[in-house]
Amino acid sequence: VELRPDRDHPLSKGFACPKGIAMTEIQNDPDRVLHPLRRRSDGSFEEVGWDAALSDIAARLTRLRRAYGGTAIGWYFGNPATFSYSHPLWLSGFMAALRSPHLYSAGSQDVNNRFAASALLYGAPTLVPIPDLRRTDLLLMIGANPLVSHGSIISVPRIKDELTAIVRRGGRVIVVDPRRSETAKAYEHVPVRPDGDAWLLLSLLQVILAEGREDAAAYADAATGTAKLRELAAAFPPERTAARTSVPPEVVRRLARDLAAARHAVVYGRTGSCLGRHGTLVAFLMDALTMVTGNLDRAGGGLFGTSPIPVDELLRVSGLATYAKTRSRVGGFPDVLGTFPAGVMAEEITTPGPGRLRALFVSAGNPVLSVPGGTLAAALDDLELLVCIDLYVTETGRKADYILPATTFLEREDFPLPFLQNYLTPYVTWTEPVVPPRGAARQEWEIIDELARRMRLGVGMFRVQRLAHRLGIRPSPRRLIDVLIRTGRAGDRFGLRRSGLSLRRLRTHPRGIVLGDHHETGTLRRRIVHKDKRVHLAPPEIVAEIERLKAAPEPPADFPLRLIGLRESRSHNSWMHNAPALMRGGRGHLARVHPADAAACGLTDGEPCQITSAHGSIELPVRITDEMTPGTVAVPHGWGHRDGGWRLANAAGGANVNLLASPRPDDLETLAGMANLNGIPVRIAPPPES
Ligand SMILES: Nc1nc2c(c(=O)[nH]1)N[C@H]1C(S)=C(S)[C@@H](COP(=O)(O)OP(=O)(O)OC[C@H]3O[C@@H](n4cnc5c(=O)[nH]c(N)nc54)[C@H](O)[C@@H]3O)O[C@H]1N2
Ligand SMILES: Nc1nc2c(c(=O)[nH]1)N[C@H]1C(S)=C(S)[C@@H](COP(=O)(O)OP(=O)(O)OC[C@H]3O[C@@H](n4cnc5c(=O)[nH]c(N)nc54)[C@H](O)[C@@H]3O)O[C@H]1N2
Ligand SMILES: [Mo]
Repeated sequence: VELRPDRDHPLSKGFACPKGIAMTEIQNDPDRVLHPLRRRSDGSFEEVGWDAALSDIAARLTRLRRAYGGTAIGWYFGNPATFSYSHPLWLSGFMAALRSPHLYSAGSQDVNNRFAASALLYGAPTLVPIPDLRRTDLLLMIGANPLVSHGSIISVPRIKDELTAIVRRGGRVIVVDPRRSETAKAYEHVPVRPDGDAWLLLSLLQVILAEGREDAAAYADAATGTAKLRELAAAFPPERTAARTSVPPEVVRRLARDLAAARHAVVYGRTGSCLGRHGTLVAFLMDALTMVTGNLDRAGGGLFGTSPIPVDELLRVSGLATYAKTRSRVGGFPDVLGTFPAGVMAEEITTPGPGRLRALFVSAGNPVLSVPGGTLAAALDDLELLVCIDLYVTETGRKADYILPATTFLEREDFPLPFLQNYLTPYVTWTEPVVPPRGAARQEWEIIDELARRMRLGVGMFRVQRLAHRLGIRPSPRRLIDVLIRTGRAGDRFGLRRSGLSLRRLRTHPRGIVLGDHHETGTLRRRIVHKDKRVHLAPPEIVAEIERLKAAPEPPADFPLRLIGLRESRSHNSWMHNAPALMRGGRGHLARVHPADAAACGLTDGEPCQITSAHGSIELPVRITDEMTPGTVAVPHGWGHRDGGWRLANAAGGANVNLLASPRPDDLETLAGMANLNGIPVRIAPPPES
């Protein structure tokens, strides 16, 4: 009926974002898929029962498996999957049981570079520092806009208050961004050229190291490769990188000195730092800078959060925390946490030979709109079977043989499993469903479990779980979490520690439990997985990447502008454009252009323009605004709905901005297969017909 913020919640204290409040409209949306849908030969869908749908899917998968092996079956999981505890556990178990390498996710369009950098630095891809906002004096933010996004890879419900508090206590928040974003407006802004961050960070290191401003004691025993890093950075004095960054050398020098002098400082970056051509290097350099200034694993710096359940051990035992353990068939990309870049999916489907991808599940994702390039939509038609698990018929679902209705997060129990280490305030919570599932909607794990049973597969990433399945025992995710909580650091050890946690105890705290004021510091050495227990500051992959950076070509002259992304507070990637509350006021899809560029290109505010890259062309209205830096155009992703089942979204117009990105595997970032979605060379003009 209604969702309201909770004033008594220990972390949000009454804050809720507009999308959260609008969730009732998604929950009750008349366009939601509520029963399994099967494609008819004319391309339309008919409702079928679960039994018919799952039996047919299982039979078809079993046939494929017999003919080609489990490696013919793939899975792409989208962003909301990661926000459910059970969905990723069960789908990775399913894929492990099939022994298929074809696992893809939104991560290669988001954050896999961050995991790859951590694998290189610490030997552990999931060891990702969070900025200790509450105790820092200087936060250097590279390509993040938390006033709109509400923070990512860090869970802080009142993030704006935390940032403002830094300034109130005399500290600084410095935002490096090609656009004067909402966050840049609220604090200090350093405009940067799109994709200039690697050069900027190397210059900051150069100044600090050349001027002897590093905290050498802080990393004397803690790191290897420091001399090599110094040598690498020496080639990047600010004067030499200014053309790549457009940041004046004196600004870089001052920033480097301030960073080194601050009592507590930390460098934090998000998607703006991830989706250029050198994302892994950028993420790596951010931690290197935090470390060289003596702020890694220190109060007010970059913290390695701990979890009340044994996440590190779990990842180790399950063999899931991998980087570059295997390589993709197309492109030879390293896996990141067992996934390959979604940017190779289209070619994995269309390239003949052993290991060809022939059947695909897409759960909680809309890759037709979210991955780079425009080739995936056509490639999906080549599949022998496409099954989507979603709330809607999306642009991806339109291509499916089956669409299976999922529950919303309000219709399932949940536990923030992958985020426990990311809470600024250590915290744990468990939520029960608020409402029963609508229609025939089911949780993803239930769907997967049922399919696996029909295919006679043992689902599970834990060996014991697979064994249990073979014996006919199928532990629920709820049961699994209870075991993990009880054996974890705060657990009741099944009664041995009477005040400890169990799921039952957690459920008596509907607002969750705050576990402390801050995460511990000084835990890094213990948690590093590299055998020498040191941070590696100059691994060969990074040395090679810096060489590649030196040779990076300038963008072609016929595409003089650079395209970047933009998140809006009333959009959520591609799936909230059907909520009336979020679409009020005639919202539409706009390209933001600086007045000087608009004048040079002959554009009029509010009129359509045509944006063209080497890979495609789209049309949408222009907003002329000096919040852009000259030479940079910003367009939000996730628009361009045409033929999904979401009627309001279809009517909203707009274009799929990712048609401008390269669909070629060769153009993916080398170390993590990251999509290049920021800094795309484009030109812009009035549309041909006008
Ligand atoms: N150009 C450009 N492209 C980008 C980005 C960018 O910044 N610029 N950002 C990238 C990023 S960071 C991300 S995360 C990706 C997102 O990429 P995707 O995850 O592929 O796309 P979403 O739009 O998030 O689609 C989520 C889908 O999940 C469905 N859904 C919602 N809740 C549930 C649920 O509980 N269960 C199930 N089964 N389905 C559910 C929704 O209806 C929707 O169809 O986009 C990436 N693409
Ligand atoms: N309202 C809303 N909130 C969201 C989402 C949403 O779609 N809507 N999506 C969620 C998801 S999936 C994610 S991953 C997070 C992302 O969280 P954030 O990364 O904090 O969100 P963005 O708004 O994408 O911020 C990226 C910033 O990087 C800048 N940028 C672009 N290119 C460059 C560059 O080359 N260098 C630098 N330094 N900056 C650059 C952009 O101008 C932008 O301001 O947000 C989450 N929160
Ligand atoms: Mo994301």
